[in-house]
This record gives sequence, C-alpha cells and structure tokens, in this order.
Amino acid sequence: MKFSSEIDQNPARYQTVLYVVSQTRMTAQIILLFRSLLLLIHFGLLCTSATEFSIDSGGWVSDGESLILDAGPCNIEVRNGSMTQGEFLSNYAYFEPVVIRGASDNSEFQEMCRKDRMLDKFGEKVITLSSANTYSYTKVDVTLEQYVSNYLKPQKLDQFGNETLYWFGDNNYAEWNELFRKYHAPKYYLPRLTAAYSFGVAGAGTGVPFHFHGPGFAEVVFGRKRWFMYPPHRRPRFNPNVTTLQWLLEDYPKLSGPELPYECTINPGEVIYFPDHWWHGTLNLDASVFISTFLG
Ligand SMILES: O=C(O)CCC(=O)C(=O)O
Repeated sequence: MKFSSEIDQNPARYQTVLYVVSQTRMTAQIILLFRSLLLLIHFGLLCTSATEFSIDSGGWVSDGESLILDAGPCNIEVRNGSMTQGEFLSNYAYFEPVVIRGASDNSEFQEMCRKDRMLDKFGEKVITLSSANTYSYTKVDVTLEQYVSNYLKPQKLDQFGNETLYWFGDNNYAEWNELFRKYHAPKYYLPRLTAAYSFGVAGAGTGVPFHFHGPGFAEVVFGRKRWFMYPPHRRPRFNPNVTTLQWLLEDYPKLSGPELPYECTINPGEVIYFPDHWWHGTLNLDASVFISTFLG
C-alpha cells in the first residue's frame, strides 16, 4: 500500500502525523467537553433567570383576573444605580425623565407589601380612595379590607376615570410609619427639596390620566406600570375623565411623529423619575403595589 510504503520510507513523518492526529483528537475532546460545560452553565443560568424573572405578584393577582396588556416600547433613557448624583443633576433632574434600575434594595419593603401580610397587619386601617381622573376630586374612606374585597378589580372598559376609585396617596404618615420606614427611596435628590411618599395598590388596567405637578420618583413594588409623559410645553390631548386605558385604546393609536409620548413600563426594582411639570399618565398592566416619592 502506498500509505504503508510511505511510512516505511519516512517513519519520522508518520510519528508527526500520529502526534498531530492524537493532538487533534484531544483538542476535539476538550472542545466537546468545554461545549458540554458551557451548555450546562447556560442551562443552569437559564433556570436561575427563569426563577429570578418568574413574576411574583405578591398575591395581588387573583386567578382569572389578569388583563393582557402590552408593555409597549420604552423611549426613555434607562440607567442603573451606579449613576452618580452629579450625572442625575446634569442630565435629568431639570431636563428629562429617566428610568433607574436597581436604584435601591427594597426587598424587605416588598415582603411587607404582600397581600396576606398587608391584610393581616393593616386590614382594618382606614384608607382614602380618590377618583382615578385627572383632578382626583372625589374622596372616599374605606378600610383596606373593604378596598380589597369591593374595589380592587381590573378596570372595566366602559367605566370612566371619575367613576373608578383608586388607592394612591393621602397616607397618614404616623399610621403607616411601620411600612414606610422600611422603604429606601432613590438616593438621588434635588437641592432644597424634601421628599414625601404616596403609597397605593390598584387593579390591572387602572391608572391615572394625564396630569402634572412637581418632580418625583415612582416605583412599583409588585406588578408593572406603563408611564406616558410629555414635556411641560407639549400638552397632550386627553379628556380628564377618560381612563388611561380608554385613552390607550382609542387615542394613542392615532398618534404619530411628534405627537407620540415619552413612555416606558417599569417593573419591580425600577424607578421612574418625572421632572417638574411634566405631564404624566399611568396604566397598571397588572394588579400593582406602588409608591411615589414627591419632591417639594
Ligand atoms: O402610580 C400611579 O398610578 C400614579 C402616580 C402618579 O401619577 C404620580 O406619582 O404623580
């Protein structure tokens, strides 16, 4: 055979060929091993992230109650908690909204906001509900237990904002101190302004139509909240008694180009900053627990 005669004639070359073949085999085996290892790590990570990102509603979503609402696009800058106070002041504080991921660790606060814990601890406390229209002029006092059993429902499509009662704000600090002292507000601040909290819980599809006030931060503890914003000089077209959900379904699809809002959906662990006098409207994509830090 040609091959064996070549071996006979050139044993050193044969040794080299054998060496190269065995090296190649070893390399292939190492690559295979490495790929299996990568697959295992990847699979492991996927499992971890699936666990990490599985949605924890805190018990606020009951079976069959979820509305399927779209998170929509996000055209607001997203930063993480490593952003410095200097960067916050020079880029956003007086200029534009920003979403901050991992601004503070509120896991303990989140635990206290689970539905069973809240009902257990605060079920008998009286809370003030506001109508979910732009001016929130109707106020109704009920206990938290009554709110959860009788009002906390997904938004009905044919129900207007002035007919919807929403729990957000009007919190008596002394009564809610046990909860509020566990909350770590975002570390960013505006010079000379102090912070005040507004806390709430609301059903899927509810929200507050466009309005404006001073600057602040808002965070969701459970659920997701879609935010729509316009700068002070661009007043959006809206009816103050029409819910954000009705506006989203009826009016939003007709917007184009410069009429489109700034918008983003925030998840637990994320905070959105709204500058002074920026118009904003909110939509809870799920039953949500949330807290705003108003700067004034
Ligand atoms: O969280 C909400 O639904 C309302 C928040 C809001 O409008 C605000 O913080 O000013």
